[in-house]
Amino acid sequence: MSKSAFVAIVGRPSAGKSTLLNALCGAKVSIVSPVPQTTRNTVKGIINRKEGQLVFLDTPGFHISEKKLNLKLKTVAVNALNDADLIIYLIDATREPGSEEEQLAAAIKPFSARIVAAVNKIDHKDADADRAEAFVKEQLPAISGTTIRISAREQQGLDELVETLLERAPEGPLWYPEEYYTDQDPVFRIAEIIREKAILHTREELPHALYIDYQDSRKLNDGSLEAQFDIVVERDSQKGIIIGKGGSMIRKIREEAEADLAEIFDYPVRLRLQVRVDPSWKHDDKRLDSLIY
Ligand SMILES: Nc1nc2c(ncn2[C@@H]2O[C@H](COP(=O)(O)OP(=O)(O)OP(=O)(O)O)[C@@H](O)[C@H]2O)c(=O)[nH]1
Ligand SMILES: [Mg+2]
Repeated sequence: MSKSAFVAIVGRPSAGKSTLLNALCGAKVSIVSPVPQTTRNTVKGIINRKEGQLVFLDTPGFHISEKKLNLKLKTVAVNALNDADLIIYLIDATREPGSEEEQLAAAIKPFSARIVAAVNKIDHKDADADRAEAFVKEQLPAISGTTIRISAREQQGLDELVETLLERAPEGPLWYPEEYYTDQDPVFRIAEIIREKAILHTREELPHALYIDYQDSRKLNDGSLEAQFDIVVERDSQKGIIIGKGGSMIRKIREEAEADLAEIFDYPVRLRLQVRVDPSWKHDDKRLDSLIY
């Protein structure tokens, strides 16, 4: 019998959860940006070792807000906690734990028996791993084992983290074939990569104002996939920013996304991007249900 576990990765926005998932899987599974609340769905990444299989669940950052979108993101994270055999509680060593970190710790406290605590960004000059570790001891005294110090970006401490998880994983069947490293469908992955590029090149409220809407796709004779997506924003002024002078911004987003997609898929993906305005998508329950689940 082999071991297998679903492992939720939880933490505040920008703690480095998606960077950790990618480092563990050795591939870009989940998009990453310096903007908090980049991840909007539970994104799965799978690794296999001789001891068994770990299925990681990347989750939206835990953020306190009464806005509809934020409440939905929180529900996604809480559902992942409930689904998980083990939980990585990821703390950003560069930030002082404030009330949001305390509220997150309180929310995961009932799951203490399943938690492995990890302090991230120890490579950073502002990192204070002792402070983060003391916070864990104080707020979550019931979790067992030591807090593991890692750098997701520099890939430090990851072997120790995986070993600890495998030690604590229950016996069980392999949920995915060994060649899988994610379960995401291609349309979702392409939309996410486009969203990452759009986030990386915009600022302030724009990263949170947009979503990517799939329109159509077809296989071309040369074996490539032509896929059409709308970049949807909330206001006309934002539309202008995404298009850029003479279309320069949307071209950059397309070219960078296509370059990333070339690493992921074994056929070329040609993108057709357009910008659309939808002022009320964040208040549209149906739309939110289709985007965040
Ligand atoms: N120095 C340093 N930076 C890191 C590390 N891990 C992540 N980062 C950076 O932190 C920022 C946020 O990383 P993400 O992986 O998107 O964080 P996240 O927790 O998934 O964020 P949300 O999805 O918004 O909740 C990015 O700029 C990363 O490059 C690390 O180990 N060291
Ligand atoms: Mg993320």
